[in-house]
Amino acid sequence: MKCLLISIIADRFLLENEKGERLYAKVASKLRGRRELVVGDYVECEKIAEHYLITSLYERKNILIRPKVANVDLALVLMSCREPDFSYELVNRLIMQVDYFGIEALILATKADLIDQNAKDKIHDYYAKMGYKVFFSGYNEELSNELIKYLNKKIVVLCGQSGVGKSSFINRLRPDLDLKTDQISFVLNRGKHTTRTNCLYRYRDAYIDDSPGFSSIDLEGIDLDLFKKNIKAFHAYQNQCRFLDCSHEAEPCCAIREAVDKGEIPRTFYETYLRIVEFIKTNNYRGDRHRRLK
Ligand SMILES: Nc1nc2c(ncn2[C@@H]2O[C@H](COP(=O)(O)OP(=O)(O)OP(=O)(O)O)[C@@H](O)[C@H]2O)c(=O)[nH]1
Ligand SMILES: [Mg+2]
Ligand SMILES: [Zn+2]
Repeated sequence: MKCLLISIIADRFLLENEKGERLYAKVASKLRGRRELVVGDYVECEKIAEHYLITSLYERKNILIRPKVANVDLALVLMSCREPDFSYELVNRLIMQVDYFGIEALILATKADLIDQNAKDKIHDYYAKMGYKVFFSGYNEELSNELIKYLNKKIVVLCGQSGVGKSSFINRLRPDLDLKTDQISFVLNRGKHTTRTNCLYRYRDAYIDDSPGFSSIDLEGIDLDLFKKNIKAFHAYQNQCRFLDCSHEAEPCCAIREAVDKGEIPRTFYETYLRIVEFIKTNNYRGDRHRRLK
């Protein structure tokens, strides 16, 4: 029977079958060591005696590196408006990483109860003018119906550093789950990694992934050309640079740099782009593992 991999606990795999029933399985020895299974994988599972065994893995549509989840339909990039302070740099990196994998990214600015309307408008305008959708959540805000509609029938990942409110967001959708949440450390203005495991939670017809927060992006194996091509904010300017293979760094008549000068693309967004490109060029092709932009 076909099942979705919900969570991995040591060598046990929590699966959900198409009827919504949950079961624990182990991996058949023929599969062991061949391919790592990740949350979001669709697997074939057989009942042998009283035990369930995963016997094969279905083709993946995609796999996001952080959090490590397969078959992702939608990524919500979460950033708190305060506590910790909203970091454009981090959001920019996260959406560029999600764009790279060809996954749709939405921005969810959390703890919006802690800032005023002007500050909200600033965050909204920064991303909306580049075509990224921005939603707000906070103690005094109703969850947006439009956002809830986006989740429908999708495997959704929440990307964001510790303490931004990923688990709190899932608790708002599913209060019965009562996931553990905790205050951020005010000394460091950082979260504390309250969530320890990566797990999919059902919300109506969707699955939403909760995972430990992270603030660095993994650039291991990233293809530079694909990275440049997949930035969604740049798509409106496709084929408008003088050179077809323009990397938007220093070439003359570059439509992206012109858009930055006109204020259509925020300069800080473009600068994040340049930093990542530079990082990939200088670090990524030396074969070093675990190189991350922090
Ligand atoms: N003021 C305010 N605080 C919030 C809101 N959402 C979450 N918080 C608080 O933010 C803190 C961190 O929330 P968590 O949900 O644990 O954050 P997380 O992103 O899951 O963190 P990790 O599991 O460590 O990655 C908690 O103290 C929450 O009560 C909100 O909308 N408004
Ligand atoms: Mg959490
Ligand atoms: Zn260009």
